[in-house]
Amino acid sequence: MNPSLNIAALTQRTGVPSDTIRKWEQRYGVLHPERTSGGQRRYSELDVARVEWLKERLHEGYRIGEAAALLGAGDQVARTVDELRNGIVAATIASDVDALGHLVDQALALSTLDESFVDVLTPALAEVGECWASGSVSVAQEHLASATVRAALLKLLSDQRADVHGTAVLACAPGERHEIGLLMLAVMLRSEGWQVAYLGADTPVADAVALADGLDATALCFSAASQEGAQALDRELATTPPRESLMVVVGGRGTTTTDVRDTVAQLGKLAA
Ligand code: B12
Repeated sequence: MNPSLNIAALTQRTGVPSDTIRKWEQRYGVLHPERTSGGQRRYSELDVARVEWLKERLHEGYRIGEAAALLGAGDQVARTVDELRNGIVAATIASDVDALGHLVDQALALSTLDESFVDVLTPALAEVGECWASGSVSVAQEHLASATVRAALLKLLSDQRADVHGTAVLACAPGERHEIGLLMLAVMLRSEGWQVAYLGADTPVADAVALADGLDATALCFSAASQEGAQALDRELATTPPRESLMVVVGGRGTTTTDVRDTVAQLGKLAA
């Protein structure tokens, strides 16, 4: 993008005063204008998009330092859920670690977790999975994308603490390594006031039940990505049924229970 705008034009395009723009530029390094031979700053369309993006975040209540850190230094600005989703897939294909990290963080900063999960992260990972199946994304690139999302969700989970509703224990079925859907459920439960004990991938059923009992948990949620995994889990739960007062939910793509938001709402009602 050819930098052709002076600071007055950038101010006119974005509505942000020129002294604010200079401050953002100098303190937070969010813009890197080129200089004319006479030393005048020249901004590009990318700079316009970056200033507008920052302005939107400030409007949502972010502080400028936080918004600048979230924006990162990439050469693209994703302003819609479609751009975020496509950006995550493109960053995976390009193995662009930095862009991937910022785009995933930006997705998680959307105004609702539903938007982040349903409109951006789940379809982006599904597309990465299709690219992997067709050979246009390597196993390493797929791992990079899923590990980035997983790490960002774990960070969100560790940032929040609550126990208004009681404790929910979350585990993947035995042999199950797909855990991102379960992590989304964990983040959403926690944001709704649950204390979450997140056990993660490949957990023996009896151990998860015993842990839930030990914690006097209100709910125990399992995730199974395959039908075989879900059926084996159901068989195990049938042989050693958990105590009646423990709400047990088996969800994931191997079952018919896939809606995280619905499950959170139902558990909330039952626990009330
Ligand atoms: C990332 C990934 C992996 C990672 C997982 C890393 C991790 N830490 O989670 C790794 C590398 C481990 C992996 C391994 C495998 N994978 Co994989 N993987 C994926 C990929 C790309 C994304 C999965 C994901 O996280 N999606 C995002 C989440 C949010 O979506 P979700 O899992 O569908 O969950 C949603 C709901 O089900 C719900 N949910 C989930 N759990 C629960 C629980 C409850 C209680 C509730 C209410 C809701 C809920 O929440 C989500 C939001 O709606 C998918 C592609 C895809 N289409 O999803 C392939 C995919 C699922 N994998 C696939 C395959 C084949 C495999 C392997 C067999 C590959 C191999 N040969 O080794 C192994 C199996 C490993 C195992 N034992 O489990 C296939 C499955 C095909 C099929 N027949 O179903 C897919 C579809 C890829 C493809 N296009 O072929 N995989």
